Amino acid sequence: MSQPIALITGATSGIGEATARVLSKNYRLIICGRRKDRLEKLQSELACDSKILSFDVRDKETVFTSIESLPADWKEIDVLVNNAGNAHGLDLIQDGNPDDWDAMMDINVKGLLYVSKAIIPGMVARKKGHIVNVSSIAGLEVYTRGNVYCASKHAVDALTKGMRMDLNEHGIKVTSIDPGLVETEFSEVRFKGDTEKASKVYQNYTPLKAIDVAETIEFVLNRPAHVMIGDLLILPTDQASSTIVNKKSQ
Ligand code: 8X3
Repeated sequence: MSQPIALITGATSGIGEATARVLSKNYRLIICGRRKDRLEKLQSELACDSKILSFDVRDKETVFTSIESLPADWKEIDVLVNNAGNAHGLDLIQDGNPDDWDAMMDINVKGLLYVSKAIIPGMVARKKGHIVNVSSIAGLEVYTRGNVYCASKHAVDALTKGMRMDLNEHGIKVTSIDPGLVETEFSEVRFKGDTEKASKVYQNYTPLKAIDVAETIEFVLNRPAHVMIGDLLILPTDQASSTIVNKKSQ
């Protein structure tokens, strides 16, 4: 029997890329992202059978046509990892940029919905599948200046719960992974390329690495058929909440 198929969005970096590398041991992979060059590089390094789908999750038409374009033997997707997501800006609500708000709601919420809509009907028809939504501690807590990013991840939390209810009778698992501070390009994107500001987020304590989250996703997927991990908060040992981090003085 051929290996199951996992589709991962946002596979060009960070948690998505690490998840692709970890799952490549046991899955055929459909790696998705905006940056085709990065997907091609990743594909060349993966030992498993893989396909590239290059799209921006915000582009509804392309999401549907890309997933529809998969050859017949790649259409039966067993696992969907909805990982694509970003933070744009860390401003007080009164200073926020509406373009940043659009980006976060469009990518983190609407993009997740488009990809899910393209894949869920097949899972329902086959009565099997596992959807892993990569949310955030920001989906469980709100912190100062997090406003719209937190709202977008709270929406992901609500969608995870709603999906789990609606898909319950079809035997489909739905999991939310809620990471705290993970050292990736996340803060660089949030601070619009300001690498100095971004690197400070991860200084004086030990943040999670993308591989820590990827291995957790692998664990969740490897549970027996009758076990569904619903929500999983994963934090660095040095982090107690969005705002409590045990930073060591230098
Ligand atoms: C990323 C973690 O704390 O910056 O989702 O919101 S945090």
